[in-house]
Formats: sequence, C-alpha cells, structure tokens
Amino acid sequence: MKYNVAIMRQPANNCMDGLTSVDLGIPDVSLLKSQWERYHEVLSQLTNEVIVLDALDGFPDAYFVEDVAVVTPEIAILTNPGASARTGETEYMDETLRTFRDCRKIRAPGTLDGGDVLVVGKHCIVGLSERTNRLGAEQLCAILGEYGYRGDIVNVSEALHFKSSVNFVDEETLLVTEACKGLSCLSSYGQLVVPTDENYAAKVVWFNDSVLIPQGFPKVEKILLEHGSQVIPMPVSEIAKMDGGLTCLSLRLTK
Ligand code: CIR
Repeated sequence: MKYNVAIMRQPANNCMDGLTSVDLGIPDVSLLKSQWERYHEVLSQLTNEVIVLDALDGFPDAYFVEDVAVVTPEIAILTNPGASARTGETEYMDETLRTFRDCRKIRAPGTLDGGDVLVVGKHCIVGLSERTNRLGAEQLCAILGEYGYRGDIVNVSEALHFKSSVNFVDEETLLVTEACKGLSCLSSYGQLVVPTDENYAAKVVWFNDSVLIPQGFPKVEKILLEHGSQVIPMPVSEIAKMDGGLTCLSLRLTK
C-alpha cells in the first residue's frame, strides 16, 4: 500500500512535561524539535502531502498523533486514549480526519491507543496494554469487522504499546521482539527478530517502500539491510526520552 498523506503535529514547547515510563532523562527540547523536523523532512520526500497541525500547549504528548486514531482505507476511528492526560487530544484530530474519511469513535469505558494497533491488509491486531483495555480493543475489532477485517486481540505487556514490539517492514514481514515472536496470530507472516539489547529498535515505520529505523541500532539495521529493506536511520534520542518512537509521530493514510 502506498500512503499519499501523512499527518503530524508540532511538538509543544512544554513537550518535556509529557508522560514517560522510561528513565532516560529530560529531553533537550530544541534537539527534540530538530529530530521531529528531520522526520517531517523524510516523510515529505516519501509522500505527496504531509499535513502539520499546530502544537497543543495543553497536551504535551499530542505530537504522538498515532495514538489518537486508527485509519484504514475505509474508515477512521478516533480512539479513547488510555491515559487521562491524553483523552482530550482526539477532538483536535477529528476535523482533519473528517476531510479524508468518515469517523467513528472508541467509547468509554473502552480505552485504546493507536500505538497498540497493527493493521496490515485486512488484518488488525490489537495489543492489550496499560492504555488499551479489552473493551476498547473489542470496539475497534467490531468496527473494522464491518469492513471485512479479521481482528485479533493479544496480551503482551512488554513495553508501553504493542507497536513498541511488533511492526511490519513490508506486506509479508514483521520485525518482532523475542517476547512477541511466538504469537500465533502473527504466524502467517515472516518474522525478523530483534536482538534483545536493541529492543527499542522494534519501533520502525514502513512507509512507501522505505523503513525508517532509529539511529544507533546496528544489529537491527543489518538484519533489515540483509532482508532487502531500504533503510533510513533517523535520530530519535530525545523523542525516546518521552517514550516515543518513529511509529507514533505520524498518522499515515491513502487519499
Ligand atoms: C505517552 O506516554 O503517551 C507518550 N509520552 C508517548 C507515546 C508514544 N506513543 C506511541 O509509541 N504510539
């Protein structure tokens, strides 16, 4: 699938006030912004249109736009983010998404973060996590079921989100951590396994024939190069301090 639109949001000046569960120190905000800019530049080279939304000062995590929506070719689903500090972010995405798709919504008490949702073709896999509960996952699978998607719900709480551990690098192949390689719902895909000392590098984005990977993970880079992926290493040190990665900085869609 070729994406022709990506949606991003500028990081706010108070982005260091966002949630984080990792202990990597306080991010350098100007460096974080330049890493975000680099990501914007690369996506702009790989697709026709990158929409950049304004920073939201009231929501220091709002530039992690992937968590507020799940977008497929047929429908967009606004989530109900599982962290109360982030719940209000969805209403600032609604208008933009409605220009591309009909929108549905995950309703409380269901919670869901987009970072827990992996979709390829007509297969949707949802990871239960601190942010995504079973009700939210079931709501999403029911909505996507209306459009012919097969839904699987898995319980792997290795990291913040399911996509901290599993991501596609092409239509048939996943990059997975050791903890996820045995999942039966993934068994029909080829799997490249991330060496445990490079687990962070499971957060890659497959975008229009390229795979954006975090810089500084040589083993994962080598695995992907040997697989034949067109790899683009990206600086993310400051974004990682806020528990973020390359997957969460954009929503990617077809027009
Ligand atoms: C949060 O805790 O919600 C943010 N600081 C990080 C969100 C990262 N999202 C993602 O990987 N999908």
